[in-house]
Amino acid sequence: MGKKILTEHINVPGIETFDVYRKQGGYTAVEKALKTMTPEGVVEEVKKAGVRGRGGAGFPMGMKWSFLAKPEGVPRYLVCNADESEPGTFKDHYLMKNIPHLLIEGMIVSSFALGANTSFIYVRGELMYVIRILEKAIAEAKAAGFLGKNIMGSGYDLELVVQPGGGAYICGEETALLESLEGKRGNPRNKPPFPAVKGLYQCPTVVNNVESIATTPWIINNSGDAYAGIGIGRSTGTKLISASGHIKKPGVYEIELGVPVEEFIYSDEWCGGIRDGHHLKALVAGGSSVPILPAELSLKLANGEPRLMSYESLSEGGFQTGTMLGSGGFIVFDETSCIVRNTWNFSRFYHHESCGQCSPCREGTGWMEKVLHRIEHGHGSMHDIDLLVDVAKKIEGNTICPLGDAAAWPVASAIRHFRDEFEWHITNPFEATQPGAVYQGH
Ligand code: L3W
Ligand code: SF4
Repeated sequence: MGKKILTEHINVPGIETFDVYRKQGGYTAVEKALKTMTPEGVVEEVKKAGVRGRGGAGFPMGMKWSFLAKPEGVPRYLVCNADESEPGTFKDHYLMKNIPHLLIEGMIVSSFALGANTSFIYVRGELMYVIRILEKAIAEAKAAGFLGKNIMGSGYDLELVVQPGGGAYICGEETALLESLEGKRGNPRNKPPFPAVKGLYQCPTVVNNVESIATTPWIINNSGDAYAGIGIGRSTGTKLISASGHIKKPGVYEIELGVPVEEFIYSDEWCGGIRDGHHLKALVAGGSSVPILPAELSLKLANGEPRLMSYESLSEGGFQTGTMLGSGGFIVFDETSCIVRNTWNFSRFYHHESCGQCSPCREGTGWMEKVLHRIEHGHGSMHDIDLLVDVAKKIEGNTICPLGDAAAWPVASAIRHFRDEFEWHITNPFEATQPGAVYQGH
């Protein structure tokens, strides 16, 4: 069994309650941080841990914390991004509903480190029952003296606010989230200024993902160096992977970064292999926003070495032969999957979720969806394939927020690796699907 940092106690009966969580060693990181450490000392441990943002971008968390501006007399905020909406990603949901106090404890430690006295957890609005679980956990922590005024006599005050989102994917983008939290339409802001300088209510703000914040109690209890000793290279620690698709055991798994992709898919400890009688065709390793890889490149690097579950190894080869770890939304496709149909499906999602502020994304996602629709439905032409590549290129890097790139990469990579399937749909317009794939209905 691999190292468990976040899920070690997740199956203990009653772990969602304060009493059981406390008996398992919960809230000792709050005691240690508030009674024996300075805020700067906590930041230093998180920096040493080398933990990278678990929401998708992989930006070093300690570095983000150290960017936080500290003008005199201006409040600072910590905002937890719990708006998990990336197709194929469901690990934050798993953590919050099963072990809510881990996030609450992480919020207290992190808010103390940043000097925030009011912190927010912005949860996707569809998860009302999770919001109730978090609110109950906050009430329990407050009753036990871990939240509110003068926590454990340390002089430090903290209030936690849980805010439901409205169900828009774009509100998972940090600046759209902040707009939404301020009560406005969730339109992303231009960066810079980054939230660390001008965030919530124009005050310095750190926005971190649920999983990132949930690592901090372990780091404080065990040291940043101990955390950095887990994982591989600059991919330190463990990562929650949401595994779905044509595998025998879908679910959320905590892995030590550095496990070979092949082992993760085929070992009984994790995915348990591809469903019987079928074989791996393609992999989306990091949620719908990252490039898709064909089977051979999923398991091996271009030089034949095994590909590993790490930020570096998954992106090895750039976008020609690599992809991204992203949010760890691991979607496995067997040979019955139609890549054209899947690409059209992803495109529909991004077109629907585009906020419409910038033309390349607003128009481009619409065009990509239309062109993919006609190829999938037997009305495409060969020119359409190059048209898709052209539209994807015009979106990439030309938008306010990463949703544009996220819409372009799946299309560009599907054509790069599966061009023959697009051509097959065009040359066989009266066939429901290409040989091997299962017709899913039009
Ligand atoms: C201060 C600087 N702060 C960067 C901060 C920045 C942000 C973080 C990373 O996109 C990705 C996207 C999706 N001073 C700074 C600075 N920062 N430079 O660092 O920033 P960035 O721009 O690299 O990325 P992002 O805007 O956070 C997120 C990808 O994640 N993704 C999305 C997943 C969605 C979910 C979900 O539903 N939960 O996970 C999946 O791959 O495509 O590339 O905080 O402020 N100089
Ligand atoms: Fe909105 Fe798309 Fe522009 Fe992001 S890239 S700001 S979602 S239009």
